[in-house]
Amino acid sequence: MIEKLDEIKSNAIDELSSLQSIKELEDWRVRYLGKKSALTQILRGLASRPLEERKAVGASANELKSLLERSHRQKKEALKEKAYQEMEAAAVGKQIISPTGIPSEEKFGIPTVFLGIPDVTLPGRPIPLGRLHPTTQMVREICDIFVALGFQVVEGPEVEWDYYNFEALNIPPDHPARDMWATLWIDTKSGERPMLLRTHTSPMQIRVMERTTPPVRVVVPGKVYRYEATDATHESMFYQIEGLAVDKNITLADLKGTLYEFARRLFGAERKVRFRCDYFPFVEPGVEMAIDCMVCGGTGCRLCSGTGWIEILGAGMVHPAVLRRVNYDPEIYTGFAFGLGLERMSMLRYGVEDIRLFYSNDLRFLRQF
Ligand code: FA5
Repeated sequence: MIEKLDEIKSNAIDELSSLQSIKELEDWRVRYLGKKSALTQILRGLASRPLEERKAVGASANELKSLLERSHRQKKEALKEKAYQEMEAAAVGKQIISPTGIPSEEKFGIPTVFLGIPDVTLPGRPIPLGRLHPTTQMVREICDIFVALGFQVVEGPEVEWDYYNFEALNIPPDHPARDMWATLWIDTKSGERPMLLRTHTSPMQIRVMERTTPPVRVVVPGKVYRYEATDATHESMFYQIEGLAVDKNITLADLKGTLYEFARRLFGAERKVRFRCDYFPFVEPGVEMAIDCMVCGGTGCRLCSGTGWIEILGAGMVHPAVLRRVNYDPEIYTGFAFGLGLERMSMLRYGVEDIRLFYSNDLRFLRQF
């Protein structure tokens, strides 16, 4: 019996090495491991054998079975790999043989060359699906709201001249208000105009007005940069959305109405809104807008620092000096502007407690949006 097992082993291994396709391999498997194979017959017959023989032959037969099964698996992998390589090398227009040894054309009547895949019966290789970053989703959602209110979306440069970021916005050199925006400066040669990474999207107010005659209604989404230590609510790179409307007879009531409608559309109809005085050199009067805290409903909690309100943006009526700078007559035209921090909106909307999560590239976090 042991000799018989040796003979099966040597035949099987010899034959295996010469197999060229998965079809041939399948025939081999049936021949050596199938129900009617000699090996299976030996294993089945063991029960009627004396104990000693059963032990000796049983051990060898099982060992051989494991060896053949292992060799079968390895050969199958090798043949599949070979088939893929051949497929890749095959020029368009040539017959491609599938790993099962049967051209797809024979199986399904579909020209294999057209399919360009080795075997249409194989499960597809999963294609990882991406998704939009939560910031991109929020930019689009907010822009959609303002577009519905009659605003156009424009974008501007992230590397900006001092002139647009500060000077034209009524913040001359050495003005203390420059300290409100910790600035990342770009190295320039002496005598060249000072250049920086924009600290807010407000420079686009000037750029838009320089190129347009009123009426103006734009929103400007984009990245801004500040030389700041990061913490749960501060990033050194974050997104803002600037808004600007200039026309005849625009008043603070238009500013309040527009922003109130925006907050209701983004955060829900039940949101309360609060406006308070604030200071920005390029608006007069200046305001900050807050909404009632959606976590505690205004009673006070950790998110709103116990105040019941969360500040979401700065805004105001465009300063007459800014209008004059772009040759708009402040006696004829008035306007409002606002600038909001986009990640803060996402944090409020989704209850995210740390702004740094947005840009730490952790897919477990990003996949939730
Ligand atoms: C400004 O940047 C003004 N340009 C806004 C403005 C525009 C006022 C037009 C008047 C008219 P401020 O520095 O407060 O203002 O920033 C605006 C918003 O950006 C803040 O309300 C906050 O939501 C967000 N923000 C500010 N600093 C950071 C930071 N480090 N990380 C994340 N978000 C920030």
